Amino acid sequence: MKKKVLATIVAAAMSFSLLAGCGSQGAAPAAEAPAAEAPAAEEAPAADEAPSEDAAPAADGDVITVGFAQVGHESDWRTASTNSVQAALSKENGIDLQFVDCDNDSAAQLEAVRNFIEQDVDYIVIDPIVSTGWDTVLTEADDAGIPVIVIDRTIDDSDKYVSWVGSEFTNEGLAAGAWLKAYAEAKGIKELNILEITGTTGSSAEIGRTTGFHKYVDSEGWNLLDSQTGDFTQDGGQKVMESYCKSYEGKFNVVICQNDNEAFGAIDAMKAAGVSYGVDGDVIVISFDACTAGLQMVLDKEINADFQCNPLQGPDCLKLIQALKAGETVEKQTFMAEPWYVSEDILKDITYTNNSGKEVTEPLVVVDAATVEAAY
Ligand code: GYE
Repeated sequence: MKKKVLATIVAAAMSFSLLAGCGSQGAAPAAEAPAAEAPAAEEAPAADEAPSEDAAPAADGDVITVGFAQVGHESDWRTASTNSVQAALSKENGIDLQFVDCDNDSAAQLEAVRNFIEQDVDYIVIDPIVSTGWDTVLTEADDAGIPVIVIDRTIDDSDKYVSWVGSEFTNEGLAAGAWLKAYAEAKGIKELNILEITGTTGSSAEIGRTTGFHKYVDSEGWNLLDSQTGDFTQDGGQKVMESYCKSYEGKFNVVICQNDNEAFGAIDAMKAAGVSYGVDGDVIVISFDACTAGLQMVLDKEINADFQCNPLQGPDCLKLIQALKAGETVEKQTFMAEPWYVSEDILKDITYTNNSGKEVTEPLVVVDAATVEAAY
């Protein structure tokens, strides 16, 4: 098919020209990312909806077939991501979307992608559960002439995809570290004894957030008491925290959860164990994602700081597919714009060296009712 060959040539050319500049310096301007507050365009169809037969054809008469292998349904963030992609890659936009919820199973995700290749869809969208193990299947997609778009988490062992759009996870972890350092200084807290609940092991979101935050743990000499995975789920966060509350009773004053759902579970466990937390308590709570329920807990002073990760990648995904179909060259990487949210108005901003080695000063946004209202 001509369009596929063209997209493949563009992708192959870009693999050479852009790979060297794969760091965040090569990013498209943040302004091109959808606004953090933009809600999903409309109510998305059910996640398991069967592929439709009646998508409106594009201007040139073609219906574009797209297969989307989504991570699963483990968190509020994931629901927002699914809704965003389904709303953008819609029948109204001339797309026949096949959606597969891979339920956090890497083997199932590889199989879903292979099925898309077998069906000869026009484009494949992948949110990779883990960052490695992709080389063979992406080579198969490439050989079949099907362009692959990666969203959210990254693929780190293959460059055979046309474009990626998502977040700089290491910067999120670095920002959390920079905030904790500045916050402890402002509050006169001398010793930090930290418990960490990580996300799905081997996912780029987990790797980046851990790497970034641990730079501060190491350079500041903080006491990291323990680090265990909660698999990005509320249940996982609760179970890990229940065991932490027993093992480290009275010994910790920070818990860092790598997503909001883990933080909800950890908070439930602390409540049950009689541990006080949040702005007025003994334990500082740090989270990532900044979903509606997470920001509500920042407003309620239960979570001290929440580092946003923007899940609204649907509109970017649609733009990429339309550009590829038109034979245009696309950016190899697009980073989403992401604010950092806090509960108290005591620090205006944080300064840190980001993952590109650049010193940046970024504002801290104090959450109010309008912030919660505008979230996803
Ligand atoms: O933080 C978490 C979700 O990949 C960035 O996955 C995403 C993460 C997000 O389950 O809530």
